[in-house]
This record gives sequence, C-alpha cells and structure tokens, in this order.
Amino acid sequence: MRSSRRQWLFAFLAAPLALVGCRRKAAPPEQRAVDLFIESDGDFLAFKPDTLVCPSGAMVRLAFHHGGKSLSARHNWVLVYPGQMEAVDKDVDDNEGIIPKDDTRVIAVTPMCDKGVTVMTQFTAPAPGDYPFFCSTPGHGECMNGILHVERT
Ligand SMILES: [Cu+2]
Repeated sequence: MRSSRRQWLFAFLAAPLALVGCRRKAAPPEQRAVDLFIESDGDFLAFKPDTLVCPSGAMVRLAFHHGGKSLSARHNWVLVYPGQMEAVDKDVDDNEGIIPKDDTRVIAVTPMCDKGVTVMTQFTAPAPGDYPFFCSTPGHGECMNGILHVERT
C-alpha cells in the first residue's frame, strides 16, 4: 500500500516537470531575417544611409556596395561594440585596415571591396543599443561611419 501511494505522489510531482520539459524541447521560434543595404556615398568618405535599424536577435544579412565613381580607394563595413570604434580603427592602421578574425570588439565585418562591388556579411543582431559602424581603410573611419540602432523586440 505504502509503495503504491509513493508512486502516485511521484506521478503527480513528475507530471508538471514533464510538461515543462516538453515545452523546452519544442523548436525555438524561427529567427527573424532582416536584409539591410548600405553603400558608400559616391566619391565621398561617407555611408549612405549613415543610420541603420534592426531588431535585437534578428539574423541580419547586410549588403554593402562601393558606390565610388572616380575614387579607387577600397572600403568595407565594420560593426563594433559601443565605444570601440576608434581603438579598432587605430589598431588596423598599419595593416591596410584588415580586421583580424578573432577581434572580440568586432560584431561583423565585410571584406574590403573595390569600386562598383557589393559585398555581404551576416550576423545576429546584438542586445538593444546603438552600435557604431565604420570603414577601416586607413584614414576613412573618422568621416566614414554611422550607427546601427538595435531595437528591443
Ligand atoms: Cu572607406
């Protein structure tokens, strides 16, 4: 008798836990995909637009187009954590602006690209906040920068 009552109790206690377990195993909600487009403003050292918006947690697919007409300097698009732009920019000055793959201050980076070329990068939008982006070609970042506003979902 006693053991069967224990089994009953166990069944009652275990049932809600099992439900929670099932819910956790369910497929996560599909990650929202967002496409962003940005280009360099002709031969100016500027991004057009210089402000982008996306929701936190989204899978962002960003296309960057080098809109230069006569200017042959290369550009890229580098997204960094707040307050890190100047330091990252300075650190790559001696290496033609090439961002090392293991730089933890960097969220996303496109390849360097030539006039007329479009390059892509993909990343998960970080926590809500304002994140600076810039071109890391030496001498460009000071003018060629902007802000990605990551919004709360
Ligand atoms: Cu540039």
